[in-house]
Amino acid sequence: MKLLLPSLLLLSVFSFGGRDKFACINKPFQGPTDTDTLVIGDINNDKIIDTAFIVGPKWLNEEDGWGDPKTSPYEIDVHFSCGLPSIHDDNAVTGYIENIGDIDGDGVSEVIVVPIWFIGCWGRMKFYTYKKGQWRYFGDADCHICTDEKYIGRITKLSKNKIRVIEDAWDSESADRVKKPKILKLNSK
Ligand SMILES: [Ca+2]
Ligand SMILES: [Ca+2]
Repeated sequence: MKLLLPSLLLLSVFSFGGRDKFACINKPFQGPTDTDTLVIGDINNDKIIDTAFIVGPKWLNEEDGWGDPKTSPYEIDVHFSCGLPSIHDDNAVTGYIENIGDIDGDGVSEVIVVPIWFIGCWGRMKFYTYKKGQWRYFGDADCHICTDEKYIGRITKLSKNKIRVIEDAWDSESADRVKKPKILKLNSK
């Protein structure tokens, strides 16, 4: 279980059952929170393990759910314990982040951020590289988020500027989920 995060317990309330990465959490309800914490390894190559803090919209209470988007927008910011700038996503109630290693060898890992909404199992891996003092988005790939799978297993480094990611796609002929390779370039945007 990679998402042992208190506020994700709330998401299990909204999930539609099935094999869900949120639904199988067996810890008791911890109460509302708007910050999730994930240990993500050493992303800035200083030999110190780093933590990501995913700050989401303010939860009011079980009856009202997340608060008024006018005062607490459904947006997240991912902050880092090592002092790197944060990553913002403007359409999420929480999220997941994973360190995929330093693909281009500049000393800072590239990362995947998966914004998470209230319900549903389809998500998107959003890829970021750190350049000139800020995180720069360089592509995305569809994924199924209702599993315990680590996304790094889908990534193959092809060169310092190119990765192959296996994304999930819906095949209407077979009416099933299939895996498709996609090439992303770090300097494409
Ligand atoms: Ca570090
Ligand atoms: Ca890098």
